[in-house]
Amino acid sequence: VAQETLVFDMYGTLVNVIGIQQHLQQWIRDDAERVSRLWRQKQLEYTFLLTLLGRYEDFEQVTRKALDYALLATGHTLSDEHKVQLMARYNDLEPFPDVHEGLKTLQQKKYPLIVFSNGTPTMLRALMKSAQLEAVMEGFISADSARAYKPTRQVYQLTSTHTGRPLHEIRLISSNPFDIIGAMNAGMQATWIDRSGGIFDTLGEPPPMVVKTLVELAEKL
Ligand code: 2OP
Repeated sequence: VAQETLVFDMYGTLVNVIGIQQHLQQWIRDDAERVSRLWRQKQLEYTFLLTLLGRYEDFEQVTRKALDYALLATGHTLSDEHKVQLMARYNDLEPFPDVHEGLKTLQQKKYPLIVFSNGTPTMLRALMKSAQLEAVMEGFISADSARAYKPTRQVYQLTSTHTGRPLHEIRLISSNPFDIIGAMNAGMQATWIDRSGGIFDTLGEPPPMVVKTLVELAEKL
């Protein structure tokens, strides 16, 4: 059978969100790590809440509202201009050091490679450009098309609609355990990129394939 189609989560999988914390450091020196962790946690929590509520606000709006929360909850204030600058950092996050090498090898092995993310089309276009992913990937699938967020089934269904392939011939590559659980729940293949040496969500079992980098993924596939 032809190679599986590989779809890649973006934030935390292809690009490192640590850049946000580094930018925050210039204004909130000794609390940037706590604020950015709370920001990311709230961003994802709002995506889960909105989908459970049957409401949709795009990932840019959700990310901005999560930032407002993280600052309020930690007693910090930033000017609107600084918040706009911080949000812009989301569009030029650094790819992890293994990403270009791993993707190149997968491309040489004839795997179709597509970004698959909660990010809005505008965010993903900007980020694919700045992270130089355009030449090595065949485009992106944004949850925005479903007006709902991962891990609801209908978002994973987009990968089948977009590629014309059944879900079991598509593999999600993600560092986010909730995303892996969602993909397997929808009937996809899945590989967890364990970038945090951390723990998998105890809500589900880790997938059969766990790797630490995209280079290792390219060897194991
Ligand atoms: C994604 O890119 C939010 O990391 C998650 O879909």
